[in-house]
Amino acid sequence: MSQYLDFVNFKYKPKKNDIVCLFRVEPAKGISMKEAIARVASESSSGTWTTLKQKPKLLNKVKAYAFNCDKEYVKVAYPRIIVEDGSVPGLMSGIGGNIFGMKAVKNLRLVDAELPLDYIKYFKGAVYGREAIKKIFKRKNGPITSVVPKPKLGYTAREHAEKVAYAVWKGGIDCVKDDENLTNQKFNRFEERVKLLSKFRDKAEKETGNVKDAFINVTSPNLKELERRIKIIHNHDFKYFMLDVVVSGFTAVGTACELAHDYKMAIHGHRAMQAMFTKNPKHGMSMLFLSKLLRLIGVDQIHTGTVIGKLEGNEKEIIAMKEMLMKNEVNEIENLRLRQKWGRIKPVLSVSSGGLHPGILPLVFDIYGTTDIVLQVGGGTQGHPDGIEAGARAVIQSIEAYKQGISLDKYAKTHKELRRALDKWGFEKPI
Ligand code: CAP
Ligand code: MG
Repeated sequence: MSQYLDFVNFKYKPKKNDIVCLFRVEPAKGISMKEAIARVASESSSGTWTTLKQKPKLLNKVKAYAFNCDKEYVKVAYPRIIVEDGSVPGLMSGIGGNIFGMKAVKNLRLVDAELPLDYIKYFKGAVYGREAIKKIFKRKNGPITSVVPKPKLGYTAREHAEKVAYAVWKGGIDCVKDDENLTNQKFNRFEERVKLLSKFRDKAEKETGNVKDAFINVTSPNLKELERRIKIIHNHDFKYFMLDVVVSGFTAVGTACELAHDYKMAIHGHRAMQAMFTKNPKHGMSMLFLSKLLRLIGVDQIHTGTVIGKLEGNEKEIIAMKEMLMKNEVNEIENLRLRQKWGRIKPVLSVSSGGLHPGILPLVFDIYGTTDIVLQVGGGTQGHPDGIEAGARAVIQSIEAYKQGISLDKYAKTHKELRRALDKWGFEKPI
């Protein structure tokens, strides 16, 4: 036991290049808080369960110290030397590894980590980030709008491109997004979908005079195939691709970001599977910290929730997360976010999606604003009583009403697509 307590030092002052983690720790029955935090610091750095005869010369240089404990919230400082330069997997296999399975803790949550510039400097960050609005869509302000074909599976590649995507683009939406579980199924082959989407994108651009793009899902069985799919999208002149970042893993995200830099492309990061470990407030890892890692590696826009839509998301955390993704420096928010300096890593966009429709978009804009976000409205576009193009127009009208400070009901008096959307959904918040 005593060997664990060597990893607790309430007098320790973190060094400039230390990685400082904020954990929420709930000891198991019969384990004191001090013993629990000692095991967290030990097992996530260089400790083990037994004393050792043989010890390395560097032993004291590779130890983490739990240095601050305020009720169930604990800060642990990790020496920079124990994390491989430029590697998020290398970081997470320590601070996100074995400690979550230790019997000594009943619950454990990694709330945030302050990453030193000495670690950040090895990452490229996003190619565009928030500049995508100007550089890709040639507009001063957002939101960037997107629609997912619904139902999420079942369309053939031709139906996807001709019946849905073309109507969405004609209705004024910027991007058509693949759903998280659409990849390369027999009924909608990836290459055919890319080819047909590019054909109808060109048609829609010509007819609308506006830039159109797509978030096509490159989530793949392996890295070789991932690279091949990104190349295919690039060869069809799309600026974006989409990756399911959690199911793909940090190495795939890193590979995708290298390729995005090679091809000057933007990455739409879908976070499917994140709720498996972010939803329980007592255990797992915060979405805020996951989104920090994605900004660091180089994802241009990251799903961060809606607060009011069908999927979980707490408003305080979402606002803290959006700020951390958009600013070059943020302060600590007690037990929610640590301070963070970003150096030259670009600010990136939050994506608000999930159960949204024209009647409740103003509630999203009250939280996110309208300039620096990506808005995704799937069912809330295609469920429109007058079809997909009308649904797209209703979404655009809802955005315009908000920007002009006009109530939806008033704006709907002169905009029939919005009227019809409000007739169907009103202002209900789906769950
Ligand atoms: C939304 C969505 C997105 C979720 C992801 C879906 O569709 O396509 O995947 O928004 O959740 O499959 O539910 P709707 P989050 O617009 O029809 O709801 O953004 O929280 O990661
Ligand atoms: Mg989806």
